[in-house]
Amino acid sequence: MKILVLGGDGYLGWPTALHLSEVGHEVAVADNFVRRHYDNELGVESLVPIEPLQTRIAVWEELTGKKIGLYIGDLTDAPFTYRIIEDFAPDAVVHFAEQRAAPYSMIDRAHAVYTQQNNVIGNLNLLFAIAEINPEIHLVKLGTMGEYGTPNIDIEEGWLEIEHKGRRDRVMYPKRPGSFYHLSKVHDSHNIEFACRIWNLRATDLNQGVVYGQQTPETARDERLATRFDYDGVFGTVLNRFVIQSVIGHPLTVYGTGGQTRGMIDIRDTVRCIQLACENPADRGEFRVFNQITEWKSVKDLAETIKATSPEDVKIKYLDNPRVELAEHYYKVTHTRLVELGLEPHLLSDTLIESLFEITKRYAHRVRREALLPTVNWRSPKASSFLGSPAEVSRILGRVLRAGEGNAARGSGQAHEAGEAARGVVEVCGGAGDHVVELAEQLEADDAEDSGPRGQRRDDGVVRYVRHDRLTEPAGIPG
Ligand code: NAD
Ligand code: USQ
Repeated sequence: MKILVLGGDGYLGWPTALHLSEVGHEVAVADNFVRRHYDNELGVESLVPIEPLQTRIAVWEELTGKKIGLYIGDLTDAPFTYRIIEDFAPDAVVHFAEQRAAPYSMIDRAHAVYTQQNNVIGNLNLLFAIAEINPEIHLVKLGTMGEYGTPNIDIEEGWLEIEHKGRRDRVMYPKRPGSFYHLSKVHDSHNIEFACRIWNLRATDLNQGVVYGQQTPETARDERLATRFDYDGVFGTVLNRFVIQSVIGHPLTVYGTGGQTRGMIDIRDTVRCIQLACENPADRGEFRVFNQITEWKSVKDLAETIKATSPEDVKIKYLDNPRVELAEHYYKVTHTRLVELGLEPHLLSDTLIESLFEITKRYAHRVRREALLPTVNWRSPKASSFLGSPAEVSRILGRVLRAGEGNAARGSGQAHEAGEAARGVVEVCGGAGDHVVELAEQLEADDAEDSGPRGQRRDDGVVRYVRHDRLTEPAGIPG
């Protein structure tokens, strides 16, 4: 089968392309490398170094003799999208190519608009290209469990049978997403369902939970085949972050009470689910939804599991939740359809976590501690645009940490005379000031707690926070 993987340079797209190639499909990937630009914008990097996509493809061919085709371009550029569908003539298109971080979409207006434009327009271009060029093509689209939110009833696989005032119908399951990113996925799902209805397309929407893990059998063959492993407060996902935090001796950052519960899936199951969806296509006109998770866990349970598994003395820190989400709620998900097709789930186990500890230890020297903090605040559209971008906040916190070698950070959030501050002056803008100051203070408190006398010494110096109302313009968003 010919399968085109969109977003093939990403965390999941790359291992999926390798897996599909390994099991005998003819594979091509497309990407505009915007994910690498987000790293530049945020001033962070994948924990595990990743090779350029061209190198990874060449290494795969060197090791296996199998070729993977490459298209470089942007799905929001309609001629590009049409060209790849025409040129590669796939039987199935797997669509991963979207901006996927909820916090990134909540930074400010510009990032919310960018996320929805990138995701919704790219997906629409793809639907039109398939409908015009070859409506037989099966679209396998990555959706997300977060489209449903956390309703007080069981979550079904995309559709709900309802009885209302004595009449029955089958409707799309109600959506209550929790970020502008998750909303973009809801818009995509509606657009795809509509396209299936009017043009008789075939599509599978995979509502995937939070993915964890870094290796698949294919990427593990050679370190040049590694996929990315994000840990920062914007792109890092919860379990991957906790593993990394535990290895470098940073407290696990549980937001709120940790009672929030999410569907989870191992990266090895992600690639297998995609294979199963492609090899068992939807019918013409069918909009099919699978809930792509293998289990669900509360954030607190995840933190406790890491603490129990780690050989280190792991601390858990309950932070004020920077997001707006239910802290305690009902959560029960139907997820049988992929299992019916043959998925044999890998559940979260000590072995998996231990292997993640190993990878993380190898690259622990690359971690920037300040990048671990959550710098995006859901509550105010402006407060989340501290100084223009989370990179600025990271830089500030980096300076606080460095200055902390000889100083104490005493941020009151009130204006200080800039001239008074000798060294380690940090400028914090507008309403964002208090949040940044709180984070810095939490950091200081953690460090003082961890290092005892070192914390005392810091009391000799001062880092001042100068608040003012000027917000710098957001850094340019790539793409
Ligand atoms: P990722 O950011 O690592 O990969 C996405 C890739 O798509 C990147 O390489 C990026 O450069 C590319 N891309 C983005 N916009 C593009 C455009 N307009 N044109 C061409 N290429 C573009 O993300 P990921 O973690 O691999 O996630 C892949 C998909 O799976 C996303 O759609 C995401 O919403 C979904 N998903 C991810 C998770 C998770 O935990 N990582 C969970 C559920 C669903
Ligand atoms: N969380 C913490 N501490 C952290 C990081 C996260 O408590 O340090 C909490 C969050 O508040 C949230 C939960 O963990 O309640 C999950 O957060 P996350 O950042 O791991 O995942 P999320 O933002 O939901 O997004 C990720 C992927 C996204 C995908 C989604 C699947 O980035 O692409 O769509 O998982 S789902 O959550 O099912 O919608």
